[in-house]
Amino acid sequence: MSNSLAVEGAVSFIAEVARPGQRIAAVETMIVDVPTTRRHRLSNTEISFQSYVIVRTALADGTIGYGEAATLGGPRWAEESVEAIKANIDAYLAPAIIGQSALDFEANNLAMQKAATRNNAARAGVDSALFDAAGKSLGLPVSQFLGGALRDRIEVLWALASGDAEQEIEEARAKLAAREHRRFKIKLGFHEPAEDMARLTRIVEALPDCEIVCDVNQAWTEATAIRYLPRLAELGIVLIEQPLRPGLSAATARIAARSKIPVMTDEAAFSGPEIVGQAVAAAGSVYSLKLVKSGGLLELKRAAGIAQACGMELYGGCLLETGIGAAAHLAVFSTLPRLEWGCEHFGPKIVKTDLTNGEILFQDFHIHCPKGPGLGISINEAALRQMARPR
Ligand code: MUC
Ligand code: MG
Repeated sequence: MSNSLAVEGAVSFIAEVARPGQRIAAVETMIVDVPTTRRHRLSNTEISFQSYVIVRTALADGTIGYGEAATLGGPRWAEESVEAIKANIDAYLAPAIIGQSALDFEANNLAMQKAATRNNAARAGVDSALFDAAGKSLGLPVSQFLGGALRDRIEVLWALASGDAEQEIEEARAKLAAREHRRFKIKLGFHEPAEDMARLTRIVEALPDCEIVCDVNQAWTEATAIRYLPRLAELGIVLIEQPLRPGLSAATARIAARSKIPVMTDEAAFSGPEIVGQAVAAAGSVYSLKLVKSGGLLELKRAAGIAQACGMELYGGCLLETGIGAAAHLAVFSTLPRLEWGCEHFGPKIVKTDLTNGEILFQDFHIHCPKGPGLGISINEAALRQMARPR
């Protein structure tokens, strides 16, 4: 046995002896398909329902915890699909941690990493459920396990992604009037660039006091970016997300050097070394944090530290999670010393029925971190049953 394994074993043993009630007794998974309020378009996929794997874990003391693994359009946004996530949790991740103490967060995540390569969304779903259960069992909010909360609300953006400018303007105005959102993200890349520019111009003119971010989801070439980024700058766009494909770091660095708008790295960096790679290549100056990229709550907090150490600013990204996944992100975001760009956890509002009972509030342009033990949420069991995919 290597030294590192000996240390992990010892830590597990101490937690197990001290708190046998927090032993992981069961991990169950269920696929749910949740309709969205409207069609949501990205450059490489579009959805009218969102699919998740909901993870339910039971501890020896009877406490139940929930986590969520999100996907977007099947294995399109990333390589994991709900079918693969469920199969890999059931066959590999759950057996690697059953019987361990839920309080051994690092050891459990390491055991899952050894059981299955990458599988970041799957691992994040299980990890979130363990944090929720551990917090509920001990009466502590999850943020307490992550260093303690520094904020209880975060500015939250809304994404406009139907592709129809008039509908998008109406939607944005309704969000403004409700004082829910005043910062918007426009998805680009599913239209020809010239058509997108006309759409964007119309939206910017109709929403003069709003901050606008654009996400291209990899659809542009370097030449397209060189041609259109000056127009985006003229329109006052504040951030441009993932304009080119991951792997095109040198080309992204060249456009970042010419651009008056900061470039945000999303799909191009999941792991710590990938974040460092983007920063060293000067291909991004803002990093989008997502559990499905990092694979767990402590890993997400480490990703934030790595990006910040490289000089990048932070943005709280999402994958249209329900209230379960949003709460897991908020637990981490609430503990970050800096989160310059706020977050985009509009997922609980874009699904027709959220899977939680409304503990997450959207007020005064902020998302409010739920209070209470664990992730601070409770589950809408009726909705969960209704939207569960038949086995
Ligand atoms: C992405 O690429 O950022 C998050 C919000 C949204 O509209 O799409 C997702 C994925
Ligand atoms: Mg993105």
